[in-house]
Amino acid sequence: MLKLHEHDAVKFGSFTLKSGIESPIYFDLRVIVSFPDLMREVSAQLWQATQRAGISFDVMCGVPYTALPIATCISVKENVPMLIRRKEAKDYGTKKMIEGNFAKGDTCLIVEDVVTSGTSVLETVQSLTNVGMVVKDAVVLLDREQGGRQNLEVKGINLHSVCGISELLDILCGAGRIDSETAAKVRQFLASANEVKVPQSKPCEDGGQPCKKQKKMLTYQQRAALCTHPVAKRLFTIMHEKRSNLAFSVDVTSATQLLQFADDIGPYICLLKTHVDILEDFSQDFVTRLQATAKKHNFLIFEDRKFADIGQTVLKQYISGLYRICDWAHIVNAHIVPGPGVIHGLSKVGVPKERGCLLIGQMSSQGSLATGEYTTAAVKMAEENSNFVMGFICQGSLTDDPRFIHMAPGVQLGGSGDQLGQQYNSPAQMVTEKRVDVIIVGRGILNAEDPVATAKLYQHAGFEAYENLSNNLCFCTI
Ligand code: 5BU
Repeated sequence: MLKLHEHDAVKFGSFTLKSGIESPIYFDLRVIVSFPDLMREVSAQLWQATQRAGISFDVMCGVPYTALPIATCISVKENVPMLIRRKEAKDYGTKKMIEGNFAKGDTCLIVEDVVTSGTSVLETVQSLTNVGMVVKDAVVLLDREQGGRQNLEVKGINLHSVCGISELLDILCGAGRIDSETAAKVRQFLASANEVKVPQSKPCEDGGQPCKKQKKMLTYQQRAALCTHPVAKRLFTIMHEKRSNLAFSVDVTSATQLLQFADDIGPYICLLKTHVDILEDFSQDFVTRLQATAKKHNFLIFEDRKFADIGQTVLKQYISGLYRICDWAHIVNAHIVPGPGVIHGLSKVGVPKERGCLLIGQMSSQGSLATGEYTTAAVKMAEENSNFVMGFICQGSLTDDPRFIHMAPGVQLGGSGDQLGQQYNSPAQMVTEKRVDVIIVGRGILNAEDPVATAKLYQHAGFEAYENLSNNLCFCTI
């Protein structure tokens, strides 16, 4: 720990974060690659931590990027095979996320440099479990003691740390490297940072210039106040009150199972997305019970019907037939390929019934044609029909108008895609990098061993990413 301080991997002083917040401590573990003796020491300490904990595993995987060389050092020295996890999900589609040799059922140890909330570790865990590996333990050099241990525990991962931040302060204080006043200042800063949920990633410093990616952002509450669209206003209010920007796509074929999921996951979501035409036992009773569950847990219902016909036909599809979607779905969506008539048809009953519509501006599937001018046309159509259109299904922010809400499907922790063209991004990528408001998660929750705990995790990851933005903090990743 003293050497880390010597080599400026841990610094004390006054650091202006991009947000303008003054921080008395700064970590940059990336520098250790420049000091072979320190790399050896860090790797040895991590290995000893695994030995002390008596963990057994078949392979190791470092969380990209800082922990990759550390894991490599341990692998070579201790003769333990290693895997590499790709970080770039977007361009790889269904291609391999994990490189190296392994067999289904192999146990993998995660190696990380610093843990804050644990999201980066969990993304790596998800990639590994997606290919059939078992992950029970993660070893970390420094635990910032900001909830990571608890978040990992929820997912059944034990965190073994070489050092916690409190201990680090004690060591440095004891060695006379910092005075007790500095240590107290850091403890106080971390306590208040925990209260306001400081971003988990590392602050960057480049002369205090504002980060290009950052723009002052309105909160959900402020956006609710700006909205005249009744459904958008209600949804932003729910997102603010429930601290959730998570929509759950409950793609099951049994109405009973759907209702059970709605009741179990309901407390953690702002929106439940359905495909009622896949239900084998749809009934009016199901509708009544779904509405009661939505009321009980305060979420809205979005039927992902993707209307795509002439106005007259979509109007009939919306109000009649077996499903009578307009009677119960607060929100529906539409393709813009038929032109504005599709919106005019739906809005005939949608507006008087105070329903909302999302236009499909982009899709998450590989090779989607909804790009470029098509997407621009969707924004124009939304602006021209804002009494009914409340936002977009998209893969990134399409307009700065804060009254429109952006919802993104194709969200999973650690997944890259499925075999049929679906492509995934993580909650943080969607919310902080791509600036979407609502993350839509289906199989990430449905296929989890513990769907309720996993829904909580997605809620936390999505909302934390939003808070990072709305606090206007910098969270450049390495
Ligand atoms: P998944 O299990 O998280 O992959 O489910 C995604 C859901 O979102 C599923 O119901 C899709 O029909 C839906 N979806 C999508 O994945 N991509 C899109 O571009 C659109 C909808 Br539009």
